[in-house]
Amino acid sequence: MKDKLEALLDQALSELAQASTEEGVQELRVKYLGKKGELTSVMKGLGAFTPEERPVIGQVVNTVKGKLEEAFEVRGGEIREVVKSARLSAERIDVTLPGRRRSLGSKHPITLVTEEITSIFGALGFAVAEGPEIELDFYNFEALNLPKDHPARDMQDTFYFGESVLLRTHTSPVQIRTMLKQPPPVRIIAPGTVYRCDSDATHSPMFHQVEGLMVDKGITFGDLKGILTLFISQLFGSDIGVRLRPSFFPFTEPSAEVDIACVICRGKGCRVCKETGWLEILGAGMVDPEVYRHVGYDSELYTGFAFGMGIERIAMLKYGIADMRLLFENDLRFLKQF
Ligand code: 2NM
Repeated sequence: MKDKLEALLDQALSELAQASTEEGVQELRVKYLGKKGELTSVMKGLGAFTPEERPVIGQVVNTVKGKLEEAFEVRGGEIREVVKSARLSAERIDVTLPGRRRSLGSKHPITLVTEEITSIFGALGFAVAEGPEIELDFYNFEALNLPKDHPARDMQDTFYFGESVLLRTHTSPVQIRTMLKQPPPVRIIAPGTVYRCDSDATHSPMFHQVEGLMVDKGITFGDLKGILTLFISQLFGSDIGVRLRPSFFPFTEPSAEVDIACVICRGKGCRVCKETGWLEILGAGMVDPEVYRHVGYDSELYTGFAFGMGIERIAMLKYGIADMRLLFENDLRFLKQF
């Protein structure tokens, strides 16, 4: 009986040494120590022995059982260790790998040009002023000496919400609001989005403007010309040609349009400048006394000039963009170039 038990132990230990998974160990545990296991069936044969022999055999059975239990425990632990270290090495993270780079965006050309213009005028002492895009008829038209029957107030050009509420068609209402809020001197620029009911290859219903206003005692047309010439030479280079042509705006008198020598042909004449050699980039003039009357400024004491420009046009000229629609499509292949 003792030999039989020891043979059983040897067999169990050698099978256990072969086991390589936790399930394998569990199967052997059932096979040898389970209710219907090998050791149990040996113990069932204990009844065949004499009462004197039973404790001796029982002792051997218990020893074998203890050794088996310990062996199962040890082998199970070994296998768990192997499984764990395999999992750890599979899950290892190489902390020396470089991080995944996020690609940086870029500023829209309209933003870039607006910032550059703002910066040039900032150096000349102009502060940035802002106002609402939804405006009242008074600020957008009435105070700017645009009478009720003026063509610029036409339904065809203006987006109306009601009789006197509209989307601003220029940023001039910002100048009006500024003058109503503060006495002279005033030196501001008003960059912003404006809206006109007009849409084709060269007109967007939503576009951008920068307007400016300088009011003080003794401001002359010479100041207008000096400041705008300096501005243009900083934006397009000091060698660019500049000229002023007489023009008309309801809110300025006298008024002028400012041209630069064509940036494409340098004045020789091409398709872009329509063979004139010149490109119009600014409208300007001395603020009309009628505007001062609406904002309560004394036009006998104060004079000033104002100007306005379209940002899309300037961005196209500066960066050589042929089609304005590129500025509104937000195609990353285009935007990434700035
Ligand atoms: C332009 C051209 C000329 C202008 C006038 C004013 C105000 F409010 F002071 F009267 N703001 N902007 C002005 C003058 C705008 O844009 C082409």
